[in-house]
Amino acid sequence: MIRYFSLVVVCFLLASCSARKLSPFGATPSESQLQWHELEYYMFIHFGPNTFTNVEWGHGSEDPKVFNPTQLDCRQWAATAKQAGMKGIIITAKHHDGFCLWPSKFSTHTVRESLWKNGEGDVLRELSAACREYGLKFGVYLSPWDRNHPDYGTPGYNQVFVNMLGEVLTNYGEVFEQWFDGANGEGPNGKKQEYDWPFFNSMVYKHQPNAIIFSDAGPGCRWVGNEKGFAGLTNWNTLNVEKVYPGYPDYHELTPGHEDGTHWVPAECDVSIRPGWFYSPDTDDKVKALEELVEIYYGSVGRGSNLLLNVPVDRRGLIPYADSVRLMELAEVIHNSFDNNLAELAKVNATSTFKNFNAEHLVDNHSRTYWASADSSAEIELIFNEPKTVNRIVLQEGIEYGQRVKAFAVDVWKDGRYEELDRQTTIGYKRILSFGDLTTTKVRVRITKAKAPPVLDGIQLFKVE
Ligand code: FUL
Repeated sequence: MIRYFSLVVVCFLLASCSARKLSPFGATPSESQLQWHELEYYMFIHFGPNTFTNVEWGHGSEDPKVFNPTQLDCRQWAATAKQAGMKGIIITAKHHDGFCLWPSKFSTHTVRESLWKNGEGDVLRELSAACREYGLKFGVYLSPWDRNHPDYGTPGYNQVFVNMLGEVLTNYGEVFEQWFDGANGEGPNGKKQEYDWPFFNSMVYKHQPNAIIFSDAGPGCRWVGNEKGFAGLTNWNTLNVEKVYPGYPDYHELTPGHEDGTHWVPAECDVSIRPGWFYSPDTDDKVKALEELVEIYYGSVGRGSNLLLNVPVDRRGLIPYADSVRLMELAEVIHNSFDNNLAELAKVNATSTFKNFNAEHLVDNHSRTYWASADSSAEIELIFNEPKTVNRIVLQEGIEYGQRVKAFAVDVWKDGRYEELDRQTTIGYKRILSFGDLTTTKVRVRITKAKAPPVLDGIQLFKVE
């Protein structure tokens, strides 16, 4: 009897599990990529001899003694990033000049040869510890292009680079993102290098299996195709990785991505808060205006991409005051704008629902709880008891099931009928649409075209002052 009863229970559980099953469509993100999307915004830091010599691309022949910050404090960098609402820091451990911010055994052009801390310092050690202290992710930029290393331009250099990678990936704890610069120029002997990308990538995964590898072609995430901080209005997270490679000449394709791409390789927007990547006293009065940064935020995070905002550390080894003030202003705007989700007050209806993936999940303020449609097109209505004034809508797809939406529209209820407010293409991880103040009792989202029945994670409405 007990056995029969257990069998019935098992059958019931199996049946209810399969009833809930929602199948992924096309390329999907790995769990590490899903977590990467959720970071949204983090800091880039360009720092090295260029900080002291006022150039963007050092020649590699600079005297390492020029690197001598007087008050270097990685805790100040981390505290600033944390207060700015950023989730991590990626540091230029080695830029094109070959100078290593850690005492690499495989180079003679490092912090060890500098005057800083009498050659006893290690920026990666200090920064990784500060990131841990402030609960930030730690990431590493390494340029394969090396204008200093004598082996550059010979087959032996790829092994040197992998050895360096091994050092940065094993000595400083978890690395969330490995940033590979695709620039490939000439080394000290006038030769270019043929990079062994599969070898480099395998080294990263060997030591940091969860790291996201950035390059023009991923495999973890891709360059967005510009250095202005803007993702495409149409932004597919997928890419045909057989076609694209680091240094890919048709890099404009990287902005929209490939609609039917074989792999999940989302875009990351890298941009500097100043005109250059490295600190220069000439740019002290050229820190981007708040309005510009807000626009960048909407153009990157608001289009389903991550924002990697560069904040150059100065010759003291500190984030300059003007830059940090601007970061705090931006943090305040973001916080105030997206603090009070009015959609939570709405009743939600959908014209189509798959199994128990019901529309309430859209406004439950939980990520990774989904509404799914049973049909390729569907409409969702948010209905308020009393009129609400709104000017932003935030949509999120359930990307763990793949990116599906090709086109959607947003309508508002006005004078007894719906009026179309906006019409766009992709949603992806996140899409933020801005419009003028609208006072209404109903907002409708129409998914007009999708590759497969849409799956959404959330719809939020805000009133930004
Ligand atoms: C480029 C480099 O050449 C720039 O100096 C900077 O590091 C930027 C983020 O990537 O390829």
